[in-house]
Amino acid sequence: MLSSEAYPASVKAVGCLCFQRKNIAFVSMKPIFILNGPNLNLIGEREPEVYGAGTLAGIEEGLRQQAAAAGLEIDFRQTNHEGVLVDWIQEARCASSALILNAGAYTHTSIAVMDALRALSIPIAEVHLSNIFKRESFRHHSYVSPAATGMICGFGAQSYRLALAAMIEILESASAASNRGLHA
Ligand code: CA2
Repeated sequence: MLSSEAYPASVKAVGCLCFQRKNIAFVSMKPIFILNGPNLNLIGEREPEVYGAGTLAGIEEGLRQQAAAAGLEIDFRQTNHEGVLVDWIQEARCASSALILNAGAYTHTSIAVMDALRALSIPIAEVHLSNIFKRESFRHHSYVSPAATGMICGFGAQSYRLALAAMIEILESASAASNRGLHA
């Protein structure tokens, strides 16, 4: 195993270089974290007219298959607790290659979530099932958006799939650029 100083900085940014033999490098990508905030465990049971009929477990399964088709793993979690969400966002700094976040109502209230996000240097996708701009005015402001790479809302479960597609594309481009650097 070579010392990490031997690799371009871009490689360290997208994954960890585990193995290098001659000119062939194997880069193992960290999982994409998909974090969900309060009450998202209730979708599918209540308010289907707002959030759709699908469950969070169903969304997770679809995303796991979508990621696997691209050779990637997801780490999918839900919490009703702000501090836990902050801990997981901090964990994402070292343990993930990208973050997809539906912070639920903390989107509109949590400076702690925003501060945690600002410490990340990985791509961040903010997602919402509903179109928050078509709803009550208190949902129009997001503390997540200023720290996010981009935001997708209003497409129901498809919001997550679109966000994952974007993250996969970003990671594949970064990985291809790193490999070009290694082989140059
Ligand atoms: O549209 C989204 O994805 C939201 O992040 C969902 C949050 C809401 O507070 C945000 O403004 C937009 C709510 C999560 C689900 O809450 C439920 C409450 C009752 C019944 C079912 C779900």
